[in-house]
Amino acid sequence: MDFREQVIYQIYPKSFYDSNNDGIGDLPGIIAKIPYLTRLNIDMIWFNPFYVSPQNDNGYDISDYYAIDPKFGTMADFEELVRRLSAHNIGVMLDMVLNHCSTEHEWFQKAVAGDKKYQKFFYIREPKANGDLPNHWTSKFGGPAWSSFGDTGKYYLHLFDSSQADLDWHNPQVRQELFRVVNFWRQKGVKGFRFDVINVIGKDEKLQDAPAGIDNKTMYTDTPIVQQYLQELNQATFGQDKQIVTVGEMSSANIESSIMYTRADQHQLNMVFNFHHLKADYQNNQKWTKPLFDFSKLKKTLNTWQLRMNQEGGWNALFWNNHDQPWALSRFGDPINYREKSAEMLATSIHLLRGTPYIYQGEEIGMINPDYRTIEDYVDVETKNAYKKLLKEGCSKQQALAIIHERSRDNSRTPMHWDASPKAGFTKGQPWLRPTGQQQINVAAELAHGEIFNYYQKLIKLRKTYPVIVQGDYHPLNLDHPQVFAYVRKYQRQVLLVFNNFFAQQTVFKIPLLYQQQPAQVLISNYHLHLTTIPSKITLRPYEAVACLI
Ligand code: TEU
Ligand code: CA
Repeated sequence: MDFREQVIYQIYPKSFYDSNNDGIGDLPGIIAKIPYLTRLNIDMIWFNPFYVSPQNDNGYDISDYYAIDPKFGTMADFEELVRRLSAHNIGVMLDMVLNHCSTEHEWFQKAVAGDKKYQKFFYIREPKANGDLPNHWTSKFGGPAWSSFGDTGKYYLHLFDSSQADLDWHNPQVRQELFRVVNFWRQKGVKGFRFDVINVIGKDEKLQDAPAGIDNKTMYTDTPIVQQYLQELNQATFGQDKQIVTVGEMSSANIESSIMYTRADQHQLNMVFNFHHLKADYQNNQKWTKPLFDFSKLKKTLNTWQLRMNQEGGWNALFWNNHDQPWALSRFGDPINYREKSAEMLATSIHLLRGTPYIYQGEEIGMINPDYRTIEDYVDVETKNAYKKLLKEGCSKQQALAIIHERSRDNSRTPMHWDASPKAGFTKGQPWLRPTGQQQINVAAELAHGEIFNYYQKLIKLRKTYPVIVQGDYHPLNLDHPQVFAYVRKYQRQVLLVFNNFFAQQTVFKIPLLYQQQPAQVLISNYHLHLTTIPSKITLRPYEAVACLI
């Protein structure tokens, strides 16, 4: 099936289902939940990393690319998972973390032991003559991007945690090794790949600081050579199989590069995740601030990416949630007063845009940020660093915690709520991250009397029924409306109008003359709205979403 037609579900294995009660989700646990997964009618599942890893960054610090971490299961479990899912026409998408590996990886260990070949796998540099670090690049998780390379007096580069050493993609031997990894998993029947932070693999060869006034990130983000390396990766691995789905994870990618990364004639990737729309509640573009939702910014960002990717031949990955983000429902919806309606509105607004939609585990039951009260509840390395930094910058513990509460990546990493029991039906042991709120929000309750899961099922079914959802061009509708995100999708003679009220206040939206009085049918509505013709204006109730086909 074409990547444009698919709906992809994301599983965070550590938090999905624990089959052996050690508190950590695992592959047999996922296999046990296949009956649940098939109910949604998804086409592919992206799994966060379960390779051998010391877990300093929850598996994004890989020490063996070719083996399953025993915490998660065995290679036989993996093979069974692939087999069982493919029997239901569900493909497996794996996370390829190729920008860096764990400092416990054999390559880094050999490098530290003095092996010249492997020293060339990493960015190892002398300090400046005055003893300063080789440059002023910073780690995404806080602090400098350099740590001491053993006791050599040199430093190695890490754009993330100090246990995640960046691999030098300029070295052809490194690229060969990484392509081998992709092919290994391809031969195991994997049907998709998500490439972690893949737009930062083309570092400035001299590792220089940016000229004064320019962000150092420009020295390693979206550099032209990334495209060349992606073409090489494509050719050496998945490019040989048109069925394989690829997505580049590039949180801050610019639009011009993203068009190139995803244009079919460029032979790079199928689509990219960018995170720009998820900065709509950042103050001064800073993550570690109290959220302040700027709806107009959200809309403008989504609109720009929709329009340009459409006009210039790119393709978007569509998503609100993943394991790096607090729940969109807690940020842009109303998890207290309108949990179901706002969850459905968010789902409608994203699924009917032009691109391939992703659903993060728990989104389909309307999960929300956990109610953590102390820093000890959190596990994530980025969160812990940010907390320390906030305290250092003068925040009180209470203020720092209030920010962490809204922003931590652990918000979406809590165990899946299967039922209302104290461990949420996730484990009988001690869960690695504490579930909260499962009494109200859980799979059993949702399937018994909730409406969100059914709504997702319906959205997915629509995508398989109406080509306009997959193929249609995107056009904005009255972008300036203060509460509504509305758009039109057009394909051949089909016209789809989509209205989403992002607020708890009722509002009126005027419909352009062109569409008024046209016979139409409601494809989906979270208030069971009925219409047979398009009115001149539509009144939208709190968090109301409606899509009409003309
Ligand atoms: O994330 C990369 C990334 O840029 C972010 O989403 C990052 O988590 C965020 O900016 C921190 O504020 C990917 C993975 O999804 C993430 O889980 C890993 O920690 C990271 O790469 C390093 O591999
Ligand atoms: Ca387990």
